[in-house]
Amino acid sequence: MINRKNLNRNKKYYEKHGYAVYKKTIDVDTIKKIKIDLDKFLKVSLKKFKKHEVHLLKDKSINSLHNLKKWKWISKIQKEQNIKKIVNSILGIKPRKFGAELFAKPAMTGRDVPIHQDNYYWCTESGKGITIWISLGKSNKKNGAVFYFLGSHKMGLLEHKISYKPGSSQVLKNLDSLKFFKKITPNLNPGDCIVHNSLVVHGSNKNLSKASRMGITLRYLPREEVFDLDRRKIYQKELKKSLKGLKNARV
Ligand SMILES: O=C(O)CCC(=O)C(=O)O
Repeated sequence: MINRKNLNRNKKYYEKHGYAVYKKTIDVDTIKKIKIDLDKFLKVSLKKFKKHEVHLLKDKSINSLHNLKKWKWISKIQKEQNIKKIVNSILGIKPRKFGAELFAKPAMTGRDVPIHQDNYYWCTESGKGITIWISLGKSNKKNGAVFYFLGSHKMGLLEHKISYKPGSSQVLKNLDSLKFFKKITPNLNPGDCIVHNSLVVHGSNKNLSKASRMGITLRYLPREEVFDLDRRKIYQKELKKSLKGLKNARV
């Protein structure tokens, strides 16, 4: 349930740890509708995505999709009162929408997401952007839930290197720097969500379980955010190199 008391409490937790869990953000019936429509949308529209926007597994099921904006449910979810309340409580008024993704991670085969900070991809100056990770099913350690290094956002932007993993081109360069941080894997039910800061270090393991683990993400930036264009050039160059490497490796 989302009310003023837990919004304030979660904001404090978020500021300290770089992420916060919001239970029962979207009701279970709406989640069911979302899942049915997502399935239909993907069947009809998958061919329309650019190659680097969608990553399939060997059996052609979707592992991740990095441009969900065209799906009509995204704007509906952005308009959900609870989502608006959460975003406003963290970022203030009129935050900027900054895209949406699907991390489908099917049962038995879903890929890991290497340890990273989102702002290495986003290249904003303040790093105050957020991701809302909405769980469409159960998400836990067994099926490859997202894990976080508590408080790691306070280190600022860290060095990354190319991971050559489809859909997640970057990985933190020095994993040793994480040994001082507690690692937490929140358990989620359908309709729960996590808000995480674009500088908090996080990742997820492979899904080797029999249950799929599916989440959609909504990204937001503070109204006044600007991009670091020099860094963006470097990132784009690395992305090109990564995509070329993946093509050659045929993964
Ligand atoms: O869903 C996952 O496993 C990873 C998600 C992620 O890295 C993100 O939302 O930034």
